[in-house]
Amino acid sequence: MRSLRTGSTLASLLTGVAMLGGLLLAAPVAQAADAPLRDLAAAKGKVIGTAVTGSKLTGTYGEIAAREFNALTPGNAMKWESVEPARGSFNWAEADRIVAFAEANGQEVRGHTLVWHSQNPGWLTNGTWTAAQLRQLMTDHIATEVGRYKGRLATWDVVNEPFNEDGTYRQTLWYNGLGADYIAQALTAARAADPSAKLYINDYNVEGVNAKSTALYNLVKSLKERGVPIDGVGLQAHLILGQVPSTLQQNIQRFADLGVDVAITELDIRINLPADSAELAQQATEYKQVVSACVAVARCVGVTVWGFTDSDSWIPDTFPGQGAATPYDENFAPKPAYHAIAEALGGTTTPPTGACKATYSVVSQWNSGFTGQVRIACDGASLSSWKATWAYGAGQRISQSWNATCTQSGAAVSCSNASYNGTVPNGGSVTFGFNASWSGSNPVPVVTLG
Ligand code: 9MR
Repeated sequence: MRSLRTGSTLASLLTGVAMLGGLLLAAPVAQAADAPLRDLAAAKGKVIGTAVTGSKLTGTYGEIAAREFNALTPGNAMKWESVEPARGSFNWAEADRIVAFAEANGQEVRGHTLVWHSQNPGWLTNGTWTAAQLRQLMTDHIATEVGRYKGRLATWDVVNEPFNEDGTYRQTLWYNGLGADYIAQALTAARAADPSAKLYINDYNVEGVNAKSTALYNLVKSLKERGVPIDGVGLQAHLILGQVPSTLQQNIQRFADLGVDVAITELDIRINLPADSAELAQQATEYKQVVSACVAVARCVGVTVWGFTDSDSWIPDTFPGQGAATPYDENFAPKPAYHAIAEALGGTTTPPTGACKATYSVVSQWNSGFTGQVRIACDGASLSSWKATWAYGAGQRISQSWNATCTQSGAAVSCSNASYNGTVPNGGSVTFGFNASWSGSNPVPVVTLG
């Protein structure tokens, strides 16, 4: 144990306790040195958004969602099965919570999604409807949901995933019952319900020039020609490592040239697990390619990631053995992809090097408890106060701390300097310690300094 600057009680307690092997991790002070992504995006007139889960918008998850992003998309909360699980019985709680959080934090909301083949309530999909009844159900749903948030949402994904891979229309409840014109009817109903919201058609595998994106292009062109209200296209961008389409920017540009906005609406880049450092570096390069393609086209309004942390991503459930698809890891530490997004938005090109680092270690562990310490060391920088935060992934709970004031809320731990050790000079270090409980496993978290 090097330079353990603790009280004599702790020092004696720890004397002779061996550092547990392999439990050291350092986190550069990334966020402290870089501007948040939302500031970088705003300076370029772009949106940087994330899909969110309403129930998670507290603690570290909420702090990052608010600090880094200027737009939120409810991942599931505004889908039909979420808002009207039984006919005529509405549940707006999570959707309202996300909208209120966004308004409190000066963020846009992208409504997602009104007319889709998936995540519809059973009463709707199992019913037998005439075309007139189906049209009424669809337009009533749009009037109710869009009307509820009238004037408060920037954007709506009105129609989601209308095409097959070969560019033919997907056979859905809507297409089969109403024909292709359900799309125009939905857009028209949405415009009537909220004239100020931008109305989008959103789909996946339409990022490059291909049969599906060409079908979408032809649809948007004909809607424009008919005077149907259509403001933008959403390219979801659920990508696989190594497969960013080479025609991405060209494709964005051709939609822009039709006179509509373009948004990257659901970006993630999945990797076969476990992801190694070379793959994470390649993923960063590809995140940068995607964000840069949007930055390069004036009518590309911005990029939304489909969850900002690997702990809140749909990928591992849907594609077993794949994951690590988002810009933050499961412990809320920014990955190379985070810095790549910052770079594409005009931020610093590399994570800061001359900096202060926090190193977390478990110095002794027994059947139900352990003693941990965090050492904050500065090299090429200094601090006049500090706060170290991390998230415990396995239910660990801090019971006592020294040389810092620690609080824990759920998984989120925050430790601030004591009155006497806020200063960490260039070349110096400060250490604080704590006792905590654990069971099952005691994984080492990544510590962020702020
Ligand atoms: O992220 C959503 C996930 O939690 C749901 O289980 C899933 C069900 O299909 O939908 C996910 O979001 C989808 C989005 O609404 C539309 N594009 C594809 C997304 C990933 O499936």
